[in-house]
Formats: sequence, C-alpha cells, structure tokens
Amino acid sequence: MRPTSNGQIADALDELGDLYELDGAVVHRVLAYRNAATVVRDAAVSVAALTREGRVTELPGIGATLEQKISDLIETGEIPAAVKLRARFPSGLLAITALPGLGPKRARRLFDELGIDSPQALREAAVTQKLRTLRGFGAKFEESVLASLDAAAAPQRRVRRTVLDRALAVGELLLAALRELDPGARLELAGSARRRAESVKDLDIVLDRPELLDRVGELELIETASRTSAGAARARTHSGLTVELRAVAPEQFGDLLQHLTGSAAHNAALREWAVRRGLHISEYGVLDDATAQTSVFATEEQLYEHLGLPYIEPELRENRGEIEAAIAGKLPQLIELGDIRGDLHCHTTASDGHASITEMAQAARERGYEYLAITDHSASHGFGNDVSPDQLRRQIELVREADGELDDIHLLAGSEVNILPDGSLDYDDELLGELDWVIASVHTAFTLHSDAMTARVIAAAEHPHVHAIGHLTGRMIERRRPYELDVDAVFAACARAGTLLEINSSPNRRDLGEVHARAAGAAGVGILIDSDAHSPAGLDALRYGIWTARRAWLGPAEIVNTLPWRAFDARRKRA
Ligand code: DGT
Ligand code: CA
Ligand code: ZN
Repeated sequence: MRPTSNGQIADALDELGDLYELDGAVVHRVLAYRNAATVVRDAAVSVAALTREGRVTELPGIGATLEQKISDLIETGEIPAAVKLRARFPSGLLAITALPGLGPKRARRLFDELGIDSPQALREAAVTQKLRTLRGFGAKFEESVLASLDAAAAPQRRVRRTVLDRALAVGELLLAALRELDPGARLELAGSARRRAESVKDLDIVLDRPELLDRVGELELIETASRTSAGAARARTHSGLTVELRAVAPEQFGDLLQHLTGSAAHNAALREWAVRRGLHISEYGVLDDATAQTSVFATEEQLYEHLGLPYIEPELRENRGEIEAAIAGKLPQLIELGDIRGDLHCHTTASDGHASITEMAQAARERGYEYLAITDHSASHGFGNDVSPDQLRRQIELVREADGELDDIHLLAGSEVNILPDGSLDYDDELLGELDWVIASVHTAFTLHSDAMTARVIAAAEHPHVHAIGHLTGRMIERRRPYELDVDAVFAACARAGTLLEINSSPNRRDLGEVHARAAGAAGVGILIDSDAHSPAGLDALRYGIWTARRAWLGPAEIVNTLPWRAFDARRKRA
C-alpha cells in the first residue's frame, strides 16, 4: 500500500532525516526534513491531496525539493534518496537511531568504532561493558542504553494522547467546516476538549442535525468516516485524531451535551446524588420516580437548574468536590481571560524570542494589559542566544528606553534566570538587584534526587531578588515527566518568602499543573498566569494557563496579575 496518510508521510520524512544524519549531512538539511515531518504530521488537510493538486509548497517549510520527495513517495511508495541511503547502512542501525538517548550521531560512532549494527549487538556490547571503551561513553551510558532497549522491547502501555492546543486547532476547524455545510446547525465540542484538559484521547462533537453525520466524510479535514449507529459517526482526521460525533434532537441537546462533556467521574457522582432524590439522569433526559415523567433539556443550564443546582463550568467537572460545592452554593468564582492585567514572562530576540521589546510591548498593549515583563534567558541556559551580564545591562537600558517611549504600558526589565544545581543563580546579586523582575527556573540537571531538587528550588524561592519561580516541575505534557520535588515544601517556602509561582501557559507545559496550582493557592502562595511568549502571537497562549487555573478552582483573588499596575507594583517582593 502506498503511504498516503499524513502520519505515514511524516514518518518517511523523519526516517529520511535520520538517514541523512547517519550519513553525516549538514545539520540544516537534517533539520529541514524533521521540520517538514512535523508540518506534515500537524497539517489539517491531506498532504497527499495537496501534493497531487500541486499545492503542497503552500505549507511552511516545504519547497520544491521536498515536494518532489513527497510526490515520489505517494506515486511509487518510496523516496529514492531514502532507498539509496538505506542500502548504505545495516537495517539494524536505524533501529538503534530511534532509541531514546541515542540518535544518529551516537549510533554512527557505535557503528564506525565498534561495528555495532543492530539492537542485539548493542545489548551485547553494553552487557560486556564494551561501550565504555569509547571516549565520552561511560558506565552510566551503558546503563541507560540497557534501559532504552528494555523500554523499546516492552509492549506500548498506553496510546499517546493529543495535547490540547493541537486538538483544539483541529476541533475548531472541524466545527467551522460542519457549520459551512449547515449554517443553522447547533454544534459543540464535548468531552475532555470542552473541559480544557491537558490532553485528549479523541474529540467528541454533539450536533442537532442527524443528516450531517452522513456528510462528515466530505470534509477536506477528514481521512475516513463511518456511521457507527443511528445517531453516531466516527471519523479520523488527516492529522490523526479520532472524532466521535453524536446527533440528537434540539430539545435534548442539553442532555447529550452534559453526558458527553463528562467527565465520567463527574457524571457518575451526579447520577448517584440525583438517584437519592428520585431522579435518573441519562443522555436522553431526567426521569422522575414520583411522576414517571422524563424531562428533556435543550441546554445544560436548564438541566442543572432542574436538578436544583447552579450551573457547573465544564472545567470543574472532574468530581473533585464540585458537586458538593454546588449543593452548598459554594462554587468558586473562576478566573477569566478578561481579568488579567499584565504578563510577567516573555522572550525577545535578546534570547530565543522572535520579536523586539517594542513589538512585544505593543502586542501586550493591544491585549489591554497595563504591564509586561521582558524576561529573556540568562547566561548558562544552554540553548538559544544566551544573555551575558553585559548584554543584560544593555537589555535593561533598552527596556527602560522602550518603556519611556510607550505611555500606556509599564515595562519591567526582567530576566528568566537559570537555577543552577546548587540553588544559586546565573547572575550575581548586584546585577539581579538592577532588574525590576526576576523569574527563576530550572532548565538543566533534571535528574537530581528529590531532596536536592527541593533544596535547590527553595534556595531560589528564598533569594531576596527572586519574584517568581517559573514552570515549577519542568514537565512537558505527554513528553517529559515532572522532575522529583517536594512541592508542598516549595509552597510553604514561597508563602513564607512572598515569592510567586507561575502557571506557565505554554500548552505543552501548563506548569503548575491544575492539582499543584490548587494546592499552592490553598497554601496561600500568590499565583501568576504567564504566557512565556516567544512572539507577539505567543501572548495568546494565556488561555491555556487560564484554563489550568479554572481547573484548579482559582479566581481573581488568587491570581496576582489580575491586580492593576499600582497594586501589582506594591505587591512585588522588595529586597
Ligand atoms: P478523553 O479520554 O480525553 O477522551 O476524555 P473524555 O472525557 O472525552 O472521555 P470519552 O471520550 O471516553 O467520553 C466522553 C464523555 O462521555 C465522557 O467524558 C463522559 C461520557 N462517558 C463515556 N463513557 C462513560 C461511562 O462509561 N460512564 C459515564 N457515566 N459516562 C461516560
Ligand atoms: Ca474524548
Ligand atoms: Zn523557562
């Protein structure tokens, strides 16, 4: 079968990138293929169809060379360059390349210097302690190689979930496309995407037009679609997401939407509570024992009201106490995007950002903010363009100049300073003291023992010049585990020192996560919602942080950057 799905084309481009790297190609060429693979994997529409229409070069980073390769792939099933390169290396070498912690460069050295050409040969060499004979490959490396080989051999424990930003991008396009088929239809995203969870298994869509279920396959975004029952269809998008669609009569829309929004735990707890009051909730309506009548609801608001409860926001529906709070009339007031008055974490071209100080400031002003902290990375960050002490002094001047030129926004000259393994910071106290705003973050040495990591972060939190700790656990959703750390000890230290904790809004981080953010708020720690923007558009990532805060039951009172400028400035920790 010819590879035609976006996922298959992306895999082929990734393999080609690995092959070129094994072959010692220049790095930008390798990166071009990896980047193209990501673009293809994330494309909303069929890349094979785009290629056949001669439009594939409309995708970012896809030029004539890549067009030819993709075209060959979908016409003949192979990219000639990949066939040629594969013949040059033993097939087992590519398998080694794919192991975590190895990659083409190391794989190539193992092959050249020890003749290792398969995972089996690699295991043999690790067990017999031959790897450590290579310069730069110690006993630790042998250990991690064995762990990687074991992990690769173990059956995949769970399917990968899709991070919310990717899922919403597809979901929003899908709703728009369905709406185009029938502008009068009522359509809602349900499930974990509507609850704004960190990641989703699939997209759930509720609509009030059963006839649309037969037309889903017509959409440009959809790879395959089929009817699963009278009121349901299942589809797969070109970007690889499964979509479950359910249709219902308009007068029962609220019942089905509530059912499919979940979570399953919220629904189960709600049903159990209602049963004790003689009411049976289902996706079809609410049956009353006393009257034997089933009531149906066009909206969720009507449904919750019928149950005698205030409306419960989807972000709260995780059975974490929201039903008890609703019964008691004690649901929290939740933060909204419009409550935010400033953003305290962003990057410019002084480190790894893509825009100037003024461009970022104007973008913040357009969003109605009163203040913005410019927080480029510090010296030892380890990637991007690091800011040396002298550059930082110059940067402070530039921020002050830009601040002087802009009337209606306050710019804070700041830095995102790396917390070194021993808890000290990248800049000396004198330089830190010249800054208006310091966020301290861990970017290196993630594998410290929990006690050492906790001491490291607490030392930074207690530093007189540190205003906030960035992305506390370092986790990357679906990609990197949080590092080991006693978060409660950190919360206590922050509460004592008046140091704030951020909810980093980058959709891959959302760190503090919702459970930690709620605990931090309860411990009396002031919380920021920061974009960590690297471009003007990046400021809009804030909605993910807002959703995390809402899932953490947080309101304007706990979020410090809801304060107007004067109050915020007064609240800022002073050394
Ligand atoms: P996920 O895993 O990201 O897709 O999370 P959800 O919450 O979207 O889960 P999903 O797609 O399996 O189901 C959508 C909703 O349907 C779920 O939130 C609640 C409802 N639901 C599904 N299965 C059950 C069930 O066994 N019992 C109840 N009470 N509700 C269910
Ligand atoms: Ca779902
Ligand atoms: Zn950072």
